Amino acid sequence: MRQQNTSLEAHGFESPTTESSFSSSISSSSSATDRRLKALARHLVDSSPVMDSHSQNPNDTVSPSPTSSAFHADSVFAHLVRAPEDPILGVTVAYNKDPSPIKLNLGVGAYRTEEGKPLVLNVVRQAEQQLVNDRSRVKEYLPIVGLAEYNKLSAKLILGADSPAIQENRVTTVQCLSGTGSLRVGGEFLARHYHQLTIYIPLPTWGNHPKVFTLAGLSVKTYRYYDPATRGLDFQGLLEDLGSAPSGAIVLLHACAHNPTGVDPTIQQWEQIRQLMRSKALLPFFDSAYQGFASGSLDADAQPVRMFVADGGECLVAQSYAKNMGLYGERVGALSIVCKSADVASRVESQLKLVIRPMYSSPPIHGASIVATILKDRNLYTEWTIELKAMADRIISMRQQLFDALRARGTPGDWSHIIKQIGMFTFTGLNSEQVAFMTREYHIYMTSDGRISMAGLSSRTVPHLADAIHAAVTSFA
Ligand code: KET
Repeated sequence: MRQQNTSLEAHGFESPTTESSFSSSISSSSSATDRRLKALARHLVDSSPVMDSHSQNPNDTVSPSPTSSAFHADSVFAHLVRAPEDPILGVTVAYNKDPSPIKLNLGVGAYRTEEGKPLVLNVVRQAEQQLVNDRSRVKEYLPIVGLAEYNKLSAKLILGADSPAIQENRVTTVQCLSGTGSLRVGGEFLARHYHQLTIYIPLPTWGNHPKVFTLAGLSVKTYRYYDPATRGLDFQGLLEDLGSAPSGAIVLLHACAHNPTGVDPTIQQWEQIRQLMRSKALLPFFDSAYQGFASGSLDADAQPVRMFVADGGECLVAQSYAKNMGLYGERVGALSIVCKSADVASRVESQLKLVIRPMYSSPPIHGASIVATILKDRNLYTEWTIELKAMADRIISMRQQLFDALRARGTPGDWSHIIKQIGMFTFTGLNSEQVAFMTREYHIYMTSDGRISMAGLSSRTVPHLADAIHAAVTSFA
């Protein structure tokens, strides 16, 4: 029934019904009641049948003629094959379907409390309360580039409050749809305006990277990053591969807490990477999805990005507040492009607007307002850093507990990488057969590459996971 109205309403016509007479009969009541009744009247009107030109009886429903050939033909989408679930988000889909009371989701990188519950940070609650209380706030469209104050504060957070690049107005920042949207806008911008269309991503990397950049119009290649033998960085391989990349190529770098490996270069290694990249004019594109989650310190985790900005060169940075402020579903992120001059930065921004406008026009207001409220208030900011540190510390303590539990069981193998790796994930080294076994027999859900989200673990569930790993390792060597 509702459908019958939509074509009229879509063209700006009021439904030809009795609203005016209904409204007039209640016009003498108080204004609040009046408003409620009017709203009610509108709802009633919306759901009432509408006469169309072919039918004089309002009870007639309009349906496709059963004799029309289109009615009997297959769907125009009948040829579609079912697409597989996403390798990461699909883990949650499978987990949700499992009725087992002992099931455990270590797939998606989302923080959970010791009780296994999602966490809304206290500072986020406070900021939201402030926003609700402020009656001057409206729901107007944001500009194409998002909330100006939020953009400034985001650039400061990643580049440092005293960053010369910011002071010299060489940075343009646009609010985007979380980390993913920031990467996508950056990718689209580069595909349109940068002379080198090849982007090098680490092997392995977050599973969405190749898809985002390919769809943006870039050609994706990999550089060696992780050495399964040492479960550490393949630094030699990394230097060789970036050394042989064509001049000007784009290089995707995880700013900290590399996903999925939990292996980051040391500061000395970052310096070598920087020198190599600058000597070959490789363009750095940082993905900063975990600032504060690696070390617990926002500044320490931003160090690699700041090294590349301090040399005066150009780079792109995609930021996400999904993890470090727990704003996953608010989709709040930012893309900053650091340029050589203020003039170039402002022209870059003008072109970013042309990328964004036809994609989603402008970003949502709520999440960015929360972040801006927290970042600009000294007390809220300090409280945030404390809450963030507590999340990082809980993850670190989970690493130790899992390591100890495997040791206690005498599980074959060297598990020290669990405590050496950093960030949300442990790249266990378990193979896909072992992962499938753990899901089947222990109802533990994780990505098939053996990555587990340490943030999904608690003291209560560590023994269960350790039992499962022990059984998987001893059953499938
Ligand atoms: N970069 C990296 C490295 C990353 O791990 C994620 C999310 C994102 C960007 C995008 O996050 P956003 O929510 O768009 O701000 N990673 C986790 C969630 C996901 O796959 O979407 C994950 O790896 O579990």
